[in-house]
Amino acid sequence: MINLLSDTVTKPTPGMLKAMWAAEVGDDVFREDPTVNALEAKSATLFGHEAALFCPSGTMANQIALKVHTRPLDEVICDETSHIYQYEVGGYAFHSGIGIQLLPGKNGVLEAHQVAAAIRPNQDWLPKSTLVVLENTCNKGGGSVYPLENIKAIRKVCLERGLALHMDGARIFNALAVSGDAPAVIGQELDSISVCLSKGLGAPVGSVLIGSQKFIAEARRVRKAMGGGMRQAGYLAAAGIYALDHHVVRLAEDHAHARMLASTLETLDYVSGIRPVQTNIVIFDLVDTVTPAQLLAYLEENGVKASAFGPKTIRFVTHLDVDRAMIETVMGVLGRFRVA
Ligand code: TLP
Repeated sequence: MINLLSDTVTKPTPGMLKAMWAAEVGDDVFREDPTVNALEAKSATLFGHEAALFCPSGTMANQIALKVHTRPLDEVICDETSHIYQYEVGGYAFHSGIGIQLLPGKNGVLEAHQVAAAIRPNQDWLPKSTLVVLENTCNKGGGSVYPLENIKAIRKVCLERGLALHMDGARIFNALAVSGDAPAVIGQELDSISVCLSKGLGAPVGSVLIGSQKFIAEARRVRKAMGGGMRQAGYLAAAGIYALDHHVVRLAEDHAHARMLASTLETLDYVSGIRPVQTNIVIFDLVDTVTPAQLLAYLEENGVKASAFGPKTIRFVTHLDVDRAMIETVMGVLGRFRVA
């Protein structure tokens, strides 16, 4: 099977397994795991922040950030396609007791004036706007990259109006591969960022939440309350360190593969539109006469797995376990599909 379901499906490479096997571990709840400590220090330094926290998932890292940055009855501002709204089970309300204000961005990317206009005036009967969350790359926006100017302008608004700025950087290294910016250049514009090691970077499990000492100290307490305090987690952190050292530069290959898929999709009469492809995500719509279920069943019969991303929409995600030959196979399979 050629699995284009998500970049979360990758299995550890032999080199990564070797690094995991060799990890020195301890009990991380007592902060005695040297490999977790090393991953946290490395991540914080990379993004120009003081501290970091290893979390079991991107969802938990984001939810901890929401909890630490807000109080009940506050409101978070984000794009309407955001993962924190669409795919985290409404956790912002459940864990943090906050509301959410959704803005219509362009492929998931917001402009500073939209954020400024969404900030609530200070009234007893209104929720308090205390946090903005940006997603980079934006998954449902088609893997779109936040231009640095937008981030800087939004940061300026946040500073002027007293809001915190968190980035869901699940795929931040895909974004940086395109923009060419150093991690610290984006890091310095943010109060916190969550970074997934288990997506494009190919680690089996884990995300890091990065911020100030004070923020991470509180985040550590919230992680424990959520049941995310892990013990000999160094085996997993070793995979994360290996991923940061070995799997960042190769992300450009995944992006090239996504463009190859898009170039085929553009020629197919059963495809009605494709989101602009900037990174490793390809989101496309089907014409009215074809359903995602029909195309997905055909793909599966021909050894290709993908998923529906809306009633007329399909998503392909390229990653470490899909090589160029596999992409060429998928292009051929797509070209042979006939509407029944
Ligand atoms: N995204 C998954 C699904 O939940 C949609 C995927 O297959 O893309 N932020 C972003 C932008 C994400 O895309 C995801 C996962 C997360 C956070 C959550 O990460 P995990 O799955 O580790 O909780």
